[in-house]
Formats: sequence, structure tokens, C-alpha cells
Amino acid sequence: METVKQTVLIVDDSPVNISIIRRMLESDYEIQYATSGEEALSLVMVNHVDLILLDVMMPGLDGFEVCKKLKSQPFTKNIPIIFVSGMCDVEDEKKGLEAGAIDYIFKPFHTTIVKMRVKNHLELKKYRDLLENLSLRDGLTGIANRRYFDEVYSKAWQRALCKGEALGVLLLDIDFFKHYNDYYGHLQGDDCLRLVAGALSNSIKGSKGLVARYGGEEFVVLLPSTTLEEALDIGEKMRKNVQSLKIFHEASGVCEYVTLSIGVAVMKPDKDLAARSLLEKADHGLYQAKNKGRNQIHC
Ligand code: GH3
Ligand code: MG
Ligand code: MG
Ligand code: MG
Repeated sequence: METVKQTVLIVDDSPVNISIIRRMLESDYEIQYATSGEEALSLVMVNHVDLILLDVMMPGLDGFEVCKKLKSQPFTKNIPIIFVSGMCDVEDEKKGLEAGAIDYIFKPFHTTIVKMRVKNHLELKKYRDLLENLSLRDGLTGIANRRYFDEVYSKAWQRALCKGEALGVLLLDIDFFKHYNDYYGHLQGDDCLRLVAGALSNSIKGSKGLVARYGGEEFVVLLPSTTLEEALDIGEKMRKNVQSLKIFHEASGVCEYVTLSIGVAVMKPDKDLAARSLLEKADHGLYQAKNKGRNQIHC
């Protein structure tokens, strides 16, 4: 299996300090650096970082403030932070750990000790990422699960509300899937769910949408900053791609292959609207699609 190097961000106002630490770690990790707290905060918003080595005394924002800011933001709160500081008082160490750092190393430091601590904390980070990944993924199909969708959905609703942008949702339901299970057996039903999930994911590869298993034989697609036309296009592409899998469904009555009915809704969030109203609208579209004969998309 290909192993991707983890990324360490070194934050220090002294370029000499940065280069000492960089030389120590660059054979094992990807290294990024920032020479101020402000620079570090903007860098972590755009680049993936696994661990931060943070100086305390810096002009502008000091290390404690940077640490507190990182720990208060959802996107950055799980990045482990190790202070590397010449402030060697136990009170400083206490302040650093209280600000949310996982460790505090005194300068001058011993190279091997820094290397070992970085290695240990990165190892823990790897397992935490793995656990998080497992808890947010649907075990059967490998795509995002309902829990992950709900989390992303509520953030996307808030973001769209702030930006005044439209948000789109597709609800996709396999037609006569109960008959499929009855006819082919539950295990083959599981295989079918995996294939459909794969086709849906492939249909939006490279775009900013999220496909998740909504429950049972229902899937959901979240489309940030979209128009109704775009959402309908993506839904239609998904409907066709699933039918093109040519999974035989002799008990369907709609088509010889497995098909989907799809409900689409796009709206600009409003502060007077509940976040679920978009999903309810898509659900109404799905109901219409079923009612009008299935294997179709409706808004
Ligand atoms: P409709 O076209 O109206 O959606 O009909 P349907 O039969 O697809 O809908 P219904 O809600 O009656 O049945 C859904 C079926 O999906 C019933 C359930 O056994 C099956 N199902 C749900 N989750 C799984 C799963 O994880 N694996 C398998 N094999 N089947 C599942
Ligand atoms: Mg400094
Ligand atoms: Mg259903
Ligand atoms: Mg169904």
C-alpha cells in the first residue's frame, strides 16, 4: 500500500529555528513552515496539516493565541500542536497545555526527543483519523454515511445562508428494491447497493458534491452553490449511469434493469426556514417521481 507522508507545519518567527527543525524532520515528513501566527492560521485553512510545532514568542499573535484560535475552529481543532519554546517555566508549560496543545518541549531541545515526540503524536493522529474515517463511512458501500451527511449538510446550510448562495439536494431511491431482494436474495441485494453507490460516486467525481447513503436503499447528494438546471443535469446523469450498469431486475416491472427514482430541490437558505425544508422538498420530488411511474427525476 502506498504510504503518504504526514505533514508537519513549523511555526517560528526565526528562520534559523525553522531550518534546524526542518533538517531534523524532512527525511520522514512533508514540511511546511510559517514565520508568524497569522501566516500559520491562513495556511492551515488551505493546506492539509497533520501536526504543528509552534513557537510561543512571536511578534503579532503569540503561540498561545494561535493555539487557542486553532482549537476553536472545527476544521483545525483536531490538529495536534506541540509547543517548542524557550519559555521554560512550568507556568508557561501549563498555559500551553491549557490552550489545547498536546505537548510542550523546552528549548534548547534534544534532537532525538523532539523526533520521538513528533513520531508518537503523529502515530496517534493516524489512528484517530482512521477511526474518524470508519465512523463516518457506510460499512456496506464505502461511501459517506448518514451521520457524516447530516454534519456536512448543516454546515453547508449555514454557509449558504451566510453567502446568500443556493444549495441543492438529490434524494435517490432504488425502484422496487424489496422485490429485488425477494427475487435475488439479500446478499445479491447488498452487491447491488455497492454497485449503485459506486456509480453515484463516479457520476460526481471531481465536483464538489457529496454522495452519501441516506438509509436502506436511499442515497442523497448534496450540491453546494448550484442551480436547479445543474442539479437536474447531475440527477439525470446519475439515473442514466445506474441504468447503464445493467443490473438485471426481473421483478421490477419498470425496466429489465435496476433503476432509480430521484427527487431534486434547490433553494437559497433563509433564516426563517428550517434546514430540513430543502430535504423535505426533495422528498416531495421523489414521491412525485415514484407516483408518475418511477425511473425518473422530479423537482
Ligand atoms: P419503491 O420503488 O417504492 O421504493 O419500492 P421499494 O421496494 O424499493 O421500497 P421499500 O421501502 O418497500 O423497500 C426497500 C427495501 O430495501 C426493503 C429492504 O429490505 C431493502 N434494504 C434496505 N437496506 C438494505 C440493505 O442494506 N441490504 C439489502 N439487501 N436490502 C436492503
Ligand atoms: Mg520566537
Ligand atoms: Mg425507500
Ligand atoms: Mg425503493
